[in-house]
Parts: sequence; C-alpha cells; structure tokens
Amino acid sequence: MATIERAEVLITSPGRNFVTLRITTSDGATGLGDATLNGRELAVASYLRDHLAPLLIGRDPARIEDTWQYLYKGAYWRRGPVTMTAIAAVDVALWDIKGKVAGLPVYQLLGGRSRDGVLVYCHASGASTDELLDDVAAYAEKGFKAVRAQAAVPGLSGSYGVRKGTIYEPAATALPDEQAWSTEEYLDFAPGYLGKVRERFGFGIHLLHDVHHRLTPIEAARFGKSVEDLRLFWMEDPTPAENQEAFRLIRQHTTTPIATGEVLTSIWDVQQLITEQLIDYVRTTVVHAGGITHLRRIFDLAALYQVRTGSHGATDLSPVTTAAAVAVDISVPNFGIQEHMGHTPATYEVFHGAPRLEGGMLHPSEAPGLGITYDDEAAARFPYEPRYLPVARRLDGSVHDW
Ligand code: KDG
Ligand code: MG
Repeated sequence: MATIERAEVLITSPGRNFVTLRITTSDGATGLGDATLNGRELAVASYLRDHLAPLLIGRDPARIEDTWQYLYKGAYWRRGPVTMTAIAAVDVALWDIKGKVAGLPVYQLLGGRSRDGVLVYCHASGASTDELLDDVAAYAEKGFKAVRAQAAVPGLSGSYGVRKGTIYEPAATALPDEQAWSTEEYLDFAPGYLGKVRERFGFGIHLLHDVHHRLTPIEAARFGKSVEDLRLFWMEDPTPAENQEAFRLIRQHTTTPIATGEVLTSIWDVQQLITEQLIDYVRTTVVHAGGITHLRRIFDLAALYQVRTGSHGATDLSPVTTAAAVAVDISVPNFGIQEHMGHTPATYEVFHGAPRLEGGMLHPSEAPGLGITYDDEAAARFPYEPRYLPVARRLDGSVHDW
C-alpha cells in the first residue's frame, strides 16, 4: 500500500497570493490542493503546515472520506474558513492523486459527465454606465453567454466589483483600503444601469449582479422588486450571508432569484437556506467548503430542494480550484452556473493545464487527476506579499459590510 510521504505548503504571489498544498506518496504520485483564503493566507498555511501535515504522513492516500472525517471530527473545533480551507486542500489533493492512480480525470470518478460543458459567467464592469455597456459588448463578442454587471456609483469609491486593470483584484494593498459606501445612492443608481444592459443586449444573455452583502433584508427586497422586469439570472449576496433567516423576508417580496454562499464553509451554514428553499443558487466552493467531498454533500442536499449550484470562482481561487470546481460542475445533476474570472498570465506561469474555455463554457482536462501542474521555478519568482481586502465605511464613517 502506498502511503503519504510528504505534505508541502507552497506559497507564491504571481500578481496575487496563492497557497497550495502538494501531497506526495511513497509511489511518487503527487496531488495538488488549493488552500487560498484571500487576505488571511498565512493562517491556513500554518494550519496545514503545523497541524495537518504531521497527521497525514504515513496515511493511506486512497482513504479520502476517512481522512476528511478524521481531520474534521478530530479537530474538535468545527467549521470556519481556516479549518475548512485547510481540509479542502487535503481533500482535493487526495482526489487529484486518486485520479492519477486510476488513470482517469477526477470528473470520471465523480460519476462522469451530466452535461457537455460548464456554463460560466464572466465579470463586466465600468467606471460609468457607458463603460460597463462596452465591457458587456466585449464579453458577448468573446462568446460568453452569461455576464455579471457592476458599475461605479458616481462619487462612491466603494462601489463593489469595478475593475481597474484587466482583471478585478480587490486585495490590492498592503493594508486595507478604506472605501466609502452609501446604500441610498446604490439603490437609486444600480437598477438604472442594469436596465440599460437589458435595453442594449436584450434577454438573449444571462445577466447577473452581485450586491456583495451590503443591504438589509427589506432593502434587498426593494432592490429585488425593482429589477424584477429585468429577469436577472440572480442577485447575489443581497444581505450578509450568515443570517440565514433574513433571506425569508427577501423571498416573500420578490421573484428575483437569490444566490448566496461564497463566504459559507459547511453544510450546516446553508442547511436552512436550502431546506426552507430560501435561495435558488448555492455558491459554496471547493476551496472554502471542505473540498470535493464536502461540496458534493452540500450540492446533493441542494438537489433535493431544487436549489442549483453557482460556485464562487473569483481570481483569489487558484487554477487548482477552477479544475476541481469544473470536475464537480460537470458531474452533478443540479448544476446552475460557474463563476469564471480567469487569472493573470503570471498565474498561468505557475499553474499549468487549466480547463479549456470555449463558447462561454469550461471543459475539463482529460488528463488523469485534475490536470494541473505546479511550476516551482516560476513560483519562486513571485514571493509572498501581504495583501488585504478593502474595508467599507458608510458616509458617516462607520464600518459597513464590504
Ligand atoms: O476575496 C473576495 C472575493 O472573492 C469576492 O469579493 C469576490 O464576491 C466575489 C465574487 O462574487 O466573485
Ligand atoms: Mg460575490
């Protein structure tokens, strides 16, 4: 029987920080798992290096479920982003190894294809409505069938989701950037630019919008009602996601579909949202919700309640997560959509072999495992840099949800 011989924590910053776990077995097989928790990267690196790596050495790499239970129940302390990201990294690395040992891509181990490709949505944004419309046009020309639209509210530095360079990167500063937010101005402005996207592009393209946790339930209800005629694919994170009960009030007022879950890390965090049908799309991801093993458990629960999947896929999730997410997306029956922002060229110098993007869909690699390799030499050229996500403040100076 092969055993786990090494568990290395690799940190690199090709434009942004990524933490990766590489597990090597006594047979020489290697597996990769993403362990990136944006803005809190070193906490997960330490959890893996100091607490999990010693437990992995000598274990059977084939026992994925048992290892998951051992690390989760064995910690005694449950859930939370640091623990669940660390466990996810181990889990995904073990699936990668299992695929390589079997000579099969991971999606085949998960039951094979339920669909031909994975529908993705991209990110269009603009400092003004006109810029946003041009950006949507550029993505539509590239063949995207679904687009998230975000424009800057005039005069508000804290408008969420507006890109400065070629790729949106909010963790851009060595200490948190403090940005101004006004709910009133956002609520007055956002429905107007979303309406202009529909006016120009019609209903032939899926239109999504991320509120990014910034409204109260009744404000979110008003927002959802005000855009009902625009038939959004979803409004994302209308309120802070940890209060599951809040979604009932939004639901009672609007038929605009609701997506949430990118900051949630376990089945317990989405249990009420799913079983009481308070949302339409669950956005938990491989990397922050305990890996492929646990995410499938969440998605199976969701399937019972006609809740579909819509996993987070921002640039702060590494290409290892993209590959793992696509393996899950292509196989589960209740897939909805996958977020896809892509990565910088520097990131692809470190991570080779990403899923193929064609016709607005991602297609998994047919290579055994996840099909991603890590280039140590390239990674060494990009040392870790401390980076934080921004903090939002209301116009009176008080802290708001970013
Ligand atoms: O690290 C935080 C980002 O991943 C998050 O702000 C991106 O909300 C996000 C999204 O929907 O991609
Ligand atoms: Mg989001």
